[in-house]
Amino acid sequence: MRKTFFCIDAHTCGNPVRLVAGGGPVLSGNSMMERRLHFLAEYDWIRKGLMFEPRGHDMMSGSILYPPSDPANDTGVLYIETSGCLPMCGHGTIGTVTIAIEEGLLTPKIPGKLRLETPAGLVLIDYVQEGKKVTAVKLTNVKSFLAAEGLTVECPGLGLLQVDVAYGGNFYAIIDPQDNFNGLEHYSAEQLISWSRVLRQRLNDQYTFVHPEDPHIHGLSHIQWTGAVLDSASTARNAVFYGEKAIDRSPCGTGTSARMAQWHAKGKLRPGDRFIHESVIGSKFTGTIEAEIPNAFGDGKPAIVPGIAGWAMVTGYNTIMMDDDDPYAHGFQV
Ligand code: PYC
Repeated sequence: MRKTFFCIDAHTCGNPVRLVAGGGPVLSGNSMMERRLHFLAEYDWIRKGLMFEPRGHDMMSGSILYPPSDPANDTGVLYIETSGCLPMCGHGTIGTVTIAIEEGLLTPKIPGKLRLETPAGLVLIDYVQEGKKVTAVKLTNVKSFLAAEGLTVECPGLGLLQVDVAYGGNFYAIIDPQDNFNGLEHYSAEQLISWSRVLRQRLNDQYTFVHPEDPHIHGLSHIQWTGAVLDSASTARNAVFYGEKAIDRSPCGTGTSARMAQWHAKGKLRPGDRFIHESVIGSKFTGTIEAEIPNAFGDGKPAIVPGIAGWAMVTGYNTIMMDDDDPYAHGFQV
């Protein structure tokens, strides 16, 4: 038996996005979170086959579109990544919208705007199209907040670190420069990756992270290392670790949302400010605070609604086959 997937590939500010335009499974559920759970229970082999080697690679990330549950919205989005099925992915959203509009997979109800149902909640899109090309995509993300401040964790090779944890569609441990960490520019990607794996495990063992409104969203999935900017016009720089071996080549949309929530909670960012966030390769997203929500949750925790703007480029059409006779049909990781 051979299964065929029609994919359109792109990258968002350097990080890959593989949109599965044909061959994705039919999912049951009344929300994208319910459909995500169905996919994880029965079809996770599709994610593994399309994301991992030999058809993908450590950074691979993608999406599948579904009809919206609410007819007022344009589409539902399932995110598939080497790390699993994230509740929300910012670079994935920018790439998905660019592909879907340029390739005619979606017809927006209002030109230049889309309403996306994601497992983490409703995400609003504004995009600019010039001729066939989508030249800019801005997403208005889900509520983002600082979840914990000044947690301590021992990092092999560095020592004791102070960590803030913020939510921007996923939970991020944010590691800012401090006595035992000089800033991301002082270390190799290999070092950041190996420390990240240990830190994620230790922080999840030591602390509990659960979304106050949706317990399906739990656990710290990403580590965000921060450091000095490459371009003096930028506000900040980060390197986000995800999966087992990946550093995001884009500035990371949910990571930027989390960091903006951290800065806002610490009085370093206000509505009206532009937060220009650099990635490890120097590509940029522009963040804004679209709304402040002083008592967003039952415990009175404040939140922001972040706006994240960036761009993506379509790189090609990719018809991918998985053959039952192939021992690596469902991928592998070394
Ligand atoms: O852009 O939100 C993002 C993201 C998450 C993991 C990789 N990129």
